[in-house]
Amino acid sequence: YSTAVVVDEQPIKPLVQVEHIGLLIDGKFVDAASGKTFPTLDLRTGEVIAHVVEGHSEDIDMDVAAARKAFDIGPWPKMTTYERQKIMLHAADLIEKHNDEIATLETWDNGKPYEQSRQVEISMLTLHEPIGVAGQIIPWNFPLLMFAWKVGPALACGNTVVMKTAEQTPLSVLYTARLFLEAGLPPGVLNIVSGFGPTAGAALASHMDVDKVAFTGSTATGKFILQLAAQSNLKQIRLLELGGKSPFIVCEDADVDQAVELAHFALFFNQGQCCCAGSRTFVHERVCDEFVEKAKIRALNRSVGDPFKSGIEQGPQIDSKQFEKILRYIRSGVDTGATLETGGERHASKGYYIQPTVFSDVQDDMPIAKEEIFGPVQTILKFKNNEDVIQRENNSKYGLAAGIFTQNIDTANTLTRALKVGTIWVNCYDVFDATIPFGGIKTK
Ligand code: TXE
Repeated sequence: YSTAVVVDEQPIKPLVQVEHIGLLIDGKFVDAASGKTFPTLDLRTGEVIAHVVEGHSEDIDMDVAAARKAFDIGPWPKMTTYERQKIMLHAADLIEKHNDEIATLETWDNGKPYEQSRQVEISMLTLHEPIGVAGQIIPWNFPLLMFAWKVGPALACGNTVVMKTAEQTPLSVLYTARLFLEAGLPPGVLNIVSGFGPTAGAALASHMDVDKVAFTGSTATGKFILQLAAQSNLKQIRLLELGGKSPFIVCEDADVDQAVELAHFALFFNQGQCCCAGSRTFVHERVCDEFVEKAKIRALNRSVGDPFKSGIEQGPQIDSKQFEKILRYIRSGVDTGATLETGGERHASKGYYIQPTVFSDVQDDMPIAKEEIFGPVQTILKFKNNEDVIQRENNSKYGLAAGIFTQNIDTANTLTRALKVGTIWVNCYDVFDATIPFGGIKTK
């Protein structure tokens, strides 16, 4: 038995022509703007296989412009999944048909044994495997829902979990985790840490033995978590679920009473502490006065008090920091010239209760229209027509969700396609389904 390295005197001549050496830009193989090329070598001999066109930043600009145009104007993203599937499957057939040529080029260029080029590189198989140890950092506004959204899929796919709950709300998750142990989950699979962000949270996000981090919380902390992942082991961070300033758009044909009720729910639900709260109530100018009057009455009638009492719609805010933040935003609304229709003060002399608050005459550049208040403060903005509201909404740095209230299917279709946000609800709000993805774009 011996291992021998055989180097042929005469290297085998690959039976394929090198046809494509240009840069592929906007559907064509072209020369570089600079006219430069670089050699690619036959590793068996050091000889040049071909001189390949060498791209620089000008060529990158052209490629990005082509991809941008193909994305923004289409047709690719606007085609149906079926149409895209047809093209992708056709490409897969062609790759199979030209397997020999592609494998030859690969071995010639890369030096790996030809059979490996044929079998490993070209026949494609995706094996779904668990990622490993998932670090999960959750906020306080929906502790149990966040637990379910993050732990459920991670465990179902075979990962193990270290979850850090929000310092304000440690209890319900600890209780629920015990039920998983009772159900037979092996030790170590689900680990829960109660603690604070800068100590426990940051330690988890920067841990060298954590393979992935999932985070829901503030935009500032989300950015920091990305940094920690980069500075440690480049753990995967595919999803950050952060802030929002989602519009709820009441069109001119809306039934105003129904629109008021739904817009009220979209904003005030959970004390206004929802990432996807409909926190910019855009109302068409023709129905705006009536809407404001009715929204004010609805807010005045909202029952605020001890959340254990039946019939109570609104309990206290989560902590003194949020309580003060919301009151600061209310003062800023008054100072910048919005009209305070109702509310605006703390409710009761103790506890973190805040009166349901409604502002009208809100302008796009006011902080209460742009920034996440995360409290029971409705801001009503007037709009003229679809183009107006589309342009103003898409100006937002956030793109999490939107609500549209209309009886006109054309308006619904126009707005749902034009708004740059993750989830859009038409004539409903906060409707979730486990089979439908949830997430945002932009700063989220
Ligand atoms: O968030 P943080 P906060 C928004 C909302 C709110 C604002 C601030 O506008 O007013 O954020 O809330 C952990 N390393 N949302 O201060 O700090 C923290 O312990 C690692 C929207 O409560 O982001 C908690 O577990 N982790 C949001 C989680 O991050 C850190 C829900 C969220 O806290 C950390 C909550 C650090 N350095 C607030 N610092 C939504 N999308 O629903 C904090 N944490």
